[in-house]
Amino acid sequence: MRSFVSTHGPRCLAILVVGFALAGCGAQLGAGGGASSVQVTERDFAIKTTTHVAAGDVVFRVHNRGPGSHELLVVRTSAGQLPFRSDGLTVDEDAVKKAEVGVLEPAHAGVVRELRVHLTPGRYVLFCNMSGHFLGGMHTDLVVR
Ligand SMILES: [Cu+2]
Repeated sequence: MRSFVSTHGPRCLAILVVGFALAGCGAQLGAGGGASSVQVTERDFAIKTTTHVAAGDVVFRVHNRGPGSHELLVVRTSAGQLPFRSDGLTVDEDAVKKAEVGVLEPAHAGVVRELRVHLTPGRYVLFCNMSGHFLGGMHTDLVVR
């Protein structure tokens, strides 16, 4: 028995440590493929999510709590402000096309969807661009670092 402990003890301990490390990763990530999972809640008229996330693959899990339909755009912004169309009610998506990293088209209340993106460090805005929704409050800043 004494000989078993001295020969196999350290190896068993190492396996235990690896097991704990993997369990820790699973709790933090959970989205699979090494991506960070970020909860986003949309409602009339607000978007709630985290303020900071680590650079890399990110899966936004987007829940529309309604009562209306909502979409979600993720745009990288250096200026901190997005240009509006001449209607004054919506962001000019053509003007921000190059900075757009992901889009979910409008979905009904109650729908939960995932949007997988790759984010490099910088500032981003998550917003809904249905008429008047941005101005109504459906935008939020996200810092990636
Ligand atoms: Cu909306």
